[in-house]
Amino acid sequence: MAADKPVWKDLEGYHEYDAPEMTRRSAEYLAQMKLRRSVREYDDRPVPEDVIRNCLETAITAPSGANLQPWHFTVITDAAKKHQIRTEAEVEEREFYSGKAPQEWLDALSPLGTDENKSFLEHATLIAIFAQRHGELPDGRRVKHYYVPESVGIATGFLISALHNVGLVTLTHTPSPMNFLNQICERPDSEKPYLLLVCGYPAADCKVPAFGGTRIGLDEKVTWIK
Ligand code: IYR
Repeated sequence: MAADKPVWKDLEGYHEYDAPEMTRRSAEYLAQMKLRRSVREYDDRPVPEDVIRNCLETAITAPSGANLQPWHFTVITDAAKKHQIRTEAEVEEREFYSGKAPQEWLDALSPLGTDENKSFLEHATLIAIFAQRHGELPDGRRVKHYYVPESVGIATGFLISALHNVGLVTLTHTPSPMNFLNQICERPDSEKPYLLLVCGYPAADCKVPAFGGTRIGLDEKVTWIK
């Protein structure tokens, strides 16, 4: 038998559920996640900071290329900064909706009824998520990162799920380009803005696009090879 791998340790905290319990838990999680919607109407109530912290702690448990954790999160609650982000985002969006986006893209978006008005950016908590192309050792040397978009995407998914779990709503927002986030959040050029995650409480009379809640069935999206 091969010797123990010297840098490996026991798997801690693992719990196996019996099949009925697995079914129950999977159905419960499914029912919860089916209620997740992308929300564009927020009220101004601040979200408890410890909740955001816990959700971010959840996000950073995500697997990443060589466990190099190539992400950075900037949480923005400051009104002036949010105003600045809205202003910059709306500049990009105005261009997008008035000529930059091909008609096919605009047609795909039309059931969502989105436009260049991004007022939600001033009424929610904003989490700017950056992808780090490389890391830096204490002595300044560069460390190459691997599978960066994949890793940051998985962490973002964990974050969205964690926020939903506590009854907060979110929107993945991607004005393009969004390099203005580097300057506003004071992040280095080596970090690429990945996504602006909008989160908070839904406005009292919050509406969501009906189309957004429709899901293409599993039979069309899954193949089983048995
Ligand atoms: N960034 C624009 C356009 C947009 C693009 C996609 I793809 C969406 O799923 C939704 C919107 C906007 O936020 O309006």
